[in-house]
Amino acid sequence: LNFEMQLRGAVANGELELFYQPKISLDSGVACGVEALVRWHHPTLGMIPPVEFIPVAEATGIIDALGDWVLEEACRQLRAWRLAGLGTIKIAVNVSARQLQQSDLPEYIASLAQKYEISACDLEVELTESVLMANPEEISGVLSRLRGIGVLVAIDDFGTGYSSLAYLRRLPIDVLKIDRSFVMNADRDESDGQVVKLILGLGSALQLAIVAEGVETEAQAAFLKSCGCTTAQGYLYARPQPAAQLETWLRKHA
Ligand code: G
Ligand code: G
Ligand code: MN
Ligand code: NA
Repeated sequence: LNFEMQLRGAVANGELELFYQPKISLDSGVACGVEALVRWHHPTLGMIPPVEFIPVAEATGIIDALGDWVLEEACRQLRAWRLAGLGTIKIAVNVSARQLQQSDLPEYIASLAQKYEISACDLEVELTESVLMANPEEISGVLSRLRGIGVLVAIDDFGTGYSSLAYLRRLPIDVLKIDRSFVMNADRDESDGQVVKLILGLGSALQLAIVAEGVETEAQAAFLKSCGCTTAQGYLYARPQPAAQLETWLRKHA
């Protein structure tokens, strides 16, 4: 069986799992949300990271079924965490270009929110800067409709693509996630630090929330705080982990 056929089966056979990584409010140290990151438990190869199968899923169209599964699983988990008393946590889900080009994405999410009795306001979608800028006019329409039902929109890996400032100002966006390549050396490298400050400035100018990705050290966190960054995500706080483990983590860090 080739990789593609196995991946197609993985969605149907329950071999996928969502891991979750918290986003931390730098002021309080409390988690304000989590990012869902898909994993594939391959029956013989073990756990396969998304960088190895998401591109295949995108190229083959498997991403349609996989993306639907990810969104449904995130909604189911949101409901489960509600019932478990973790009332205010939000979940961010990564979406591919193809999912955004499916014109019924907002309706699909609205139907999931209804099915799991959650609010779409507790969901966020993350799309990369390159996906957005490749087709800003078309994607802008979908993003407006997503926001219309309350879903937040975040731009992932910000700073690595080619964003047009004219579009950034006009597009329906709520959050910029500073790519971890800038965060990594921000506290030690003058120009990386300046890029981080520039993105924070852009955030205040355009009224966008800023999340720093890939925070691994206290020095990076201190630098970000000193620049007025409010939210961070990275191994310093927690690695992406299974839902049950994350639930334990959340209870300790509430
Ligand atoms: O989880 P990891 O730490 O290895 O993530 C690697 C990459 O895979 C990230 O760029 C992330 O955006 C992408 N990714 C993880 N989960 C999903 C998903 O559910 N859908 C899509 N489209 N991409 C994902
Ligand atoms: O969607 P996105 O491309 O932002 O996916 C986030 C990726 O970054 C995932 O692969 C996740 O496991 C990884 N990641 C999260 N925190 C850290 C970190 O602190 N350091 C590094 N090197 N990777 C991280
Ligand atoms: Mn992401
Ligand atoms: Na990213």
